[in-house]
Amino acid sequence: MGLEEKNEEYGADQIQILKGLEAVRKRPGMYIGSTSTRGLHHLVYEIVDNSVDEALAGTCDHIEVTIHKGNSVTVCDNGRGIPVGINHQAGIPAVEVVFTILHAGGKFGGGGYKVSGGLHGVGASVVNALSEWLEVRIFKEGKIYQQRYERGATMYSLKIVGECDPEKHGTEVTFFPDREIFDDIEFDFDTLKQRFREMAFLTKGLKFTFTDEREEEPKVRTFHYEGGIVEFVKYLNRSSTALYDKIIYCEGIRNNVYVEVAMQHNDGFKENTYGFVNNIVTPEGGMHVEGFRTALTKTFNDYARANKLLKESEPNLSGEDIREGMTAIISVKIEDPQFEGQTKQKLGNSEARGAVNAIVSEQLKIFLEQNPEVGRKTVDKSLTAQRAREAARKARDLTRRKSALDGMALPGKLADCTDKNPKNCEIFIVEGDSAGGSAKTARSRATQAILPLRGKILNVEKARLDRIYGNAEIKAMITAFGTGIHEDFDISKLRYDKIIIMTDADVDGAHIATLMLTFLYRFMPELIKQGHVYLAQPPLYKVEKNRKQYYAYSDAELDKILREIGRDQNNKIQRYKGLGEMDADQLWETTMDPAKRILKRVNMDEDAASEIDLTFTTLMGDKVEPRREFIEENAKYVQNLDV
Ligand code: TSJ
Repeated sequence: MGLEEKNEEYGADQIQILKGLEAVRKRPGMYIGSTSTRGLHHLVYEIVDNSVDEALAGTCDHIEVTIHKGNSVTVCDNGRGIPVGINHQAGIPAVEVVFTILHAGGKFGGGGYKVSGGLHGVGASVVNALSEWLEVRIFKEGKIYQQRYERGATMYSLKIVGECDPEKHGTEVTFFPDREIFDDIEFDFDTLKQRFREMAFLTKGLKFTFTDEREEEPKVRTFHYEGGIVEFVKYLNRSSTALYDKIIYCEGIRNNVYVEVAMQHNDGFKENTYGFVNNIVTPEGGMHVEGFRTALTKTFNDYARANKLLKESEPNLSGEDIREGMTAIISVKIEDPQFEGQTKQKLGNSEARGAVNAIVSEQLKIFLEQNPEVGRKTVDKSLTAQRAREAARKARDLTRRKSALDGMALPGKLADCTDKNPKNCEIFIVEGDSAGGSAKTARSRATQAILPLRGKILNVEKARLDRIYGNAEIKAMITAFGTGIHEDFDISKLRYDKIIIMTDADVDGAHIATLMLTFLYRFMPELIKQGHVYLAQPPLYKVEKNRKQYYAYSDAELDKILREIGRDQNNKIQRYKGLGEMDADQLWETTMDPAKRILKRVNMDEDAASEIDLTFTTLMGDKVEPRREFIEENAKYVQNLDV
């Protein structure tokens, strides 16, 4: 193995390499999506994906990721170690090819089953190009090899820096993101944690150890699931009540596609299906999800007919009815995934459809024969869903016809604004008639509309569609917004640029806000995705001193104000228990005036699709423990905005 010293002068090859990596530094967005926090996290996924590939090859079962103080990151695995021999095409060690030649990842050596797709798999060289420095250490055959790069440039030839236990093997990479490239290099613990948990679920047996050393007391999390996606389904259903105990699992290989499916119904109404291709979530589904749905519908109908759960005179169960309350993971591994659709998040390979269909059809049939209570309970639930759907259709037809007749009559309780340009307009959804009254008095009539809602709104997680469409508060919101819902949704018809949820600053208020967000998220998710939904921030305290008034929006702020004006017997401190305690002027000044108020914009991280879904289900589901946990953590889904 030749590990000669690097020539002092750059050869032609070296110049070529630097040109390649320079392209990455010039247009980082092309390689990692963006240079925001999201792009920053992609650096970690990109490196970790290489270790996961090693695990998929069956030659690694532990990955350790550490965020160090200052935000350098180490990824370490116990795989075979990146090959260190000279790559004959490039004339440099294979590991150097991996880090310095664009798109070289996995193409060397051979034998490794390289799976990658989407934004991942663009190669370690991209991470190298976008790091101020990167060091790799390889443990192999009793030796420790090391190389360092700075902004993609090799600092010294691969060298042996020491010896190790001949039994030890693996790869360790540490990199420091380039502050010239990234707006902010602060990694988010929860974002990374979520992703590693997901990867651990998707690769059974693989253990992740995730450590954050940035605080005095380091945080360590480990994720290790021998049950893989079966445990994923259990986790997703953890705050729901399962319809049956077992989790259905199918696995197999067809047409060079490795298929794994796990599923279980809960007693709720929503379908939670997540497709993954090579461990990457496919929010738009695609061929693998299609194959699964076809198999599911056919197998359950065949089962229901064969066991006389469905009479000959009765129509087939629809796929939608069978999927009511179902949580499912469909994970396929495929050699050359083709992503389609507007956001390239939809699997296009048709061989995946056939493979999933065949494997699920075959194995689900056997499962149902061996577990008849699962079949009976699911068919029963589907039949009830079918009846409810029929009732919902009638109720909806009625509302549709009615709105056509009335020319979309606006709800009676709505105090609309006069400006007809939606861009200028906002609507406050206000809890309670009395607060609604103050808001109507306080508002700026031209641009601010008020819709008071009475009491708690319906929990759409726990009601079937027929009840939802019949609910007065929900109907009022739907007509006021103007967009329609679900497949009728049309954002160009939105009547207000901002939808502002204004509730009391207490636990009940937070609950009502969550119910409204749940409704919006399930029926008009685009409103949230496109940033039209906000939470108003009423003050918690008023402090009066010498006829001057101060408002505090948190306990910390109250403390600060008291320190500034001096603690004094004559200070009058009022704790606001509800919006109703403020008069119209105060409400305007503290919460509604665009010049002074603070709004929180509600956002949705599309990377964590399964997590945000869970957020809502957890809070709305019937188990009490996970709910408390949620309320404590929930602040992170909203962003402070001074608007
Ligand atoms: F890509 C990378 F450099 F970023 C990186 C690769 C980072 C980390 C943390 C680990 C890895 C990595 C690569 N772990 N394990 C491997 N394995 C190989 O590169 C490898 C080893 C042996 C053979 C073989 O055919 O003998 C093939 C491969 C792909």
